[in-house]
Amino acid sequence: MREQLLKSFVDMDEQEAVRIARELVDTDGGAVAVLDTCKEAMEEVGRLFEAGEYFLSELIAAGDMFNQIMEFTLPKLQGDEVTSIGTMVLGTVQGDVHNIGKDIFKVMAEASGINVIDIGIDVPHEKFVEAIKEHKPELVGMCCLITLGVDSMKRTIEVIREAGLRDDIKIIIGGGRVSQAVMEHVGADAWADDAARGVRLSKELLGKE
Ligand code: B12
Repeated sequence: MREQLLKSFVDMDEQEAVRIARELVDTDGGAVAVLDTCKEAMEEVGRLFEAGEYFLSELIAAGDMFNQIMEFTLPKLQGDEVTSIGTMVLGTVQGDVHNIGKDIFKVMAEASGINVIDIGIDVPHEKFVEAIKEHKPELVGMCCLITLGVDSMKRTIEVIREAGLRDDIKIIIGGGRVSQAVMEHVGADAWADDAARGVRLSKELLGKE
């Protein structure tokens, strides 16, 4: 069934992809399997876009399809009320409008007890500073999927430092454009290109793992 979901998603057969995802989500471990398969499909859509076989319209359609599937999949990951182990301010950095990975990470982080304050996408540097002052989180999560977003993350961290807040928080970066080298370049504390690793590292940064 995963193969069929992957194929219909990449082929842009929205009706079929949503139908299979609905069926799969109710099986054991189904929600995680659906999200993993859709992520894999998104990577293929990205490759086809890069190769000039797909265009912006397909990227938009793929984003809509994933958002639709997340509507009934993410609630399955939300567990019962868990005791809070810390707070994170989370946003996609200025210049970047990708939301899907951030939203998945958010739900998984919340399910593990992290209280997530989601400040959205294309977030101006100063808005991170304001949110840190207001919510006093232990952690800040930044999401970035485009190359331009790397400089944006670097600048956001500089602005946080200039505001005298850098030593009060740990910063974890995530999304398709992050790596150890990017983490060092922007001055973050951890990086993750998948949500499960992101949650594990966030807990480590909170001293809870
Ligand atoms: C869908 C999509 C879009 C949609 C987004 C819809 C939406 N609502 O989000 C739309 C159409 C809007 C879009 C626009 C653009 N896109 Co686009 N897009 C994609 C695509 C196909 C999928 C992204 C996605 O959702 N992946 C699935 C999620 C689940 O994966 P993920 O984000 O990596 O998230 C996981 C982890 O990274 C982690 N995670 C995510 N966030 C965080 C945060 C933290 C703190 C942590 C710890 C972990 C974590 O958890 C998630 C689950 O495991 C990618 C291809 C790709 N390979 O990524 C291109 C891609 C990112 N886009 C690309 C481009 C070029 C663009 C545009 C510039 C196109 C254009 N010409 O306009 C614009 C940029 C707009 C902007 N200013 O941001 C390029 C970027 C290349 C680059 N190096 O810069 C890519 C890589 C495609 C490609 N191969 O060329 N895009």
